[in-house]
Amino acid sequence: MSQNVREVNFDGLVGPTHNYAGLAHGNVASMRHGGLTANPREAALQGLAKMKSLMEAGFAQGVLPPQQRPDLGALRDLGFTGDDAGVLAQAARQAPQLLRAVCSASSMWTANAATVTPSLDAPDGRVHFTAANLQSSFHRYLEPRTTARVLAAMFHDPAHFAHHPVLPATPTFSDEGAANHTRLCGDHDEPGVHLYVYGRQAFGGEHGPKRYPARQTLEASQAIARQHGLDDTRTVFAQQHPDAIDAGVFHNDVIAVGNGPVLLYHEMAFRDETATLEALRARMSTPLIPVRVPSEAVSLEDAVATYLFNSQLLSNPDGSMTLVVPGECQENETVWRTIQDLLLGGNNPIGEVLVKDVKQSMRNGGGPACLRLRVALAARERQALTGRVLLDEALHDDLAAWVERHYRDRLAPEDLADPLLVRESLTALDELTQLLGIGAVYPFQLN
Ligand code: SUG
Repeated sequence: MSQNVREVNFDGLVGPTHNYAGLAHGNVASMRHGGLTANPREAALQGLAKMKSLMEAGFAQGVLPPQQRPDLGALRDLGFTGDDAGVLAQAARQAPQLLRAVCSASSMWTANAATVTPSLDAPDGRVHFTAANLQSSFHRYLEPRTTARVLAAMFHDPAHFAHHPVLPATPTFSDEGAANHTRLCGDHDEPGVHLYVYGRQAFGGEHGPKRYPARQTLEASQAIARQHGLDDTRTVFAQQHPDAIDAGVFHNDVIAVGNGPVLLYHEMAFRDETATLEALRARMSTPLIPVRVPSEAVSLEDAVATYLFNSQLLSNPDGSMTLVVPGECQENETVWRTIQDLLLGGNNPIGEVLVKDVKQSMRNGGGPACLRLRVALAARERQALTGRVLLDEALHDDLAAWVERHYRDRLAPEDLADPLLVRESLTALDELTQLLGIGAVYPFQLN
């Protein structure tokens, strides 16, 4: 019997401290734009506009709240003392890079929040979550505690949802969540096969990247599959091509995206392309539809600059698919032509392209797919969600008005030490948890 499974895209609401701090080594956009003045209000509204248009196009859309920033607790743990203004001033003077890190709104990229296994695939028939440890950078390492709390609040009912411990936050188990995980299946109502893409192997691995760090380990991906009860018949582990990481592909979702039976990928996505496809085919109960983009059509450099593969690939009721690309794809002639000729014109279900402006996020290396966590949910599981987290027009309007009320339209690196920003931020977040009806999730609400 059909369980009416739908993929819900939970987009991260951009937080009020969105800024450009140049924090992410190996992420070309972040490295390039560090020091620019950001516009948090525009960033949040761009995110909401994307969510709204996908909701209006008939796709199920959810929201995930941002984190408490600046994270003054993290600064205190590092030895800064005094009242809030004193801690901020001291950090700004002595360690400006740390101040920038504790202000980052990086939780907007919810593709890194967690790895999720739908109930259809899990032996106990529940939806499984592991919040990602994000240990490869300090600013993102600060996320998982609150992320786990938010996920546990929203997906609360233990009859439907299971939450696992964050993996040990050490290089061996370096985990960046769903950005390195793709579920392939026939229809969303059918069991799937899970493709985990890792950048390096902690134990005994060679052939890692030379220039930039590999953020996901095989050991982390294997541990998540184990936690979620997925055995060899449902899992494929593939190494990301080290040359791609060295070209700025810091997550697999910068070079590949899958949906249903379709795997859209660049020829440089996997270290062993043939073996990866064969392993998927051997496990899938429906024919895999690979859509391969060769380097001749789109260079690695253009893939990284435009985020063509950081698109959302979404299923329509008639079996066709919609590709949601960032505006940068339209501005690049070669990439735009490839979209028309190879993707829309090719023998595959991709029938439509939607272009979305998420420039504020893109300047930090976050495209449409980074901004969302996919959670396939049966009707009973959607009903079991806590609060008001599925987008409808009223929630969209409330959130847009909330952003207009609380967000600045300008945030430069020197503004991060402003104690007023702390107050503004906490007031906004307190109101947000009430608006979403998810209860207390932030440290300042729990103390
Ligand atoms: O982890 N950028 C994020 C972008 C994450 C994109 N997510 C996916 N590909 N799924 C990162 O590199 C930059 C923040 C700054 O520099 O201010 C940053 O953290």
